[in-house]
Amino acid sequence: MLDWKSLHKTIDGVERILLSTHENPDGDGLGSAYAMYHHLKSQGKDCRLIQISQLPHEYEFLNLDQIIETYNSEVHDNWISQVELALIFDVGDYRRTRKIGEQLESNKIHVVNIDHHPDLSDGRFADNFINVDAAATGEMVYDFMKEGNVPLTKEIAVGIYTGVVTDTGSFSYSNTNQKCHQIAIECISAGVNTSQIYQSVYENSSKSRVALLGLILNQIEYNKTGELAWFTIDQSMMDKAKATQADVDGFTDFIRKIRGVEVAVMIVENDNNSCRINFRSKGKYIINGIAKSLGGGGHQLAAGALAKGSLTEVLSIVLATTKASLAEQNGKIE
Ligand SMILES: [Mn+2]
Repeated sequence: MLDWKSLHKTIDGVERILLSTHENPDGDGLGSAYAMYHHLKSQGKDCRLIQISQLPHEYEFLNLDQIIETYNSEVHDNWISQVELALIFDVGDYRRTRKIGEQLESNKIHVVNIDHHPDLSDGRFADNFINVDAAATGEMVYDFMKEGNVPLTKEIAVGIYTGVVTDTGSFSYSNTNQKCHQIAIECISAGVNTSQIYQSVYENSSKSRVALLGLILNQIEYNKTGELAWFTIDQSMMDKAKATQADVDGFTDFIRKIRGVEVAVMIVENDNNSCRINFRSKGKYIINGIAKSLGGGGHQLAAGALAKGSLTEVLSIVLATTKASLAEQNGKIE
């Protein structure tokens, strides 16, 4: 059980608080920070929610009051330099806060990590609140609120629910448990409109995203047993579909849906010398060890890495590493 009371105390003792999450933010990081923002504002704190990326369209429903800011050094550095406490949600690896994390470090700000990923940050967080058994960071924010007897207002519930619903794939992934549904019940009682959130997150694909999916579907490859499926996205495909990096999110989950596929792998060319890799497993194989060996990390069944090298180079390393790991776990796969 994490000592949430100590975090309430830490928060009580400060005025200016920064909230943030990882680059290419998802519903869990944003929803968690959003819930905390509304709690802190109700406490009269001087707080801001600043993150490094452009806000994905799917999450604009969290930003009707323009509270989610995209980092801009000219606008934010001065404010950040006088922050007394930073709460970072769902980040896994400190480096994924990019320039915001650098600003916090150079100003020696007290940075607290609230996350359900194993920490890869080598002690860069002053305090760690980690629960790898939580289905979502949003679930941890719920625990924090409960422990401090904070009433679940509609805004707080919207943030928590968004975290839980997105990280469980709408209560479908294997991390979904009774508690997730109990949290959902409380959030609905607090006034959360679940179908509106579902539509915003899952029925809001850009046309470029669908065009890119069309290009991918023609080039999925499988190993001999059909348990491993992979695909790559190069710059020419991105250009052809007029797609952005945010458009590729979720494709690996989609490929995992194929019958017989246990592990899906996506490799996206970032530039000539680096690629983003995503792993998803149905449960038979644990894949975060593979991601870790490539310099990344994540959950047992959903993980990723950033790797140096051209798409061809990274693909061959990823396939060799993945096949070897699956063989080790099963003894059969080729
Ligand atoms: Mn998460």
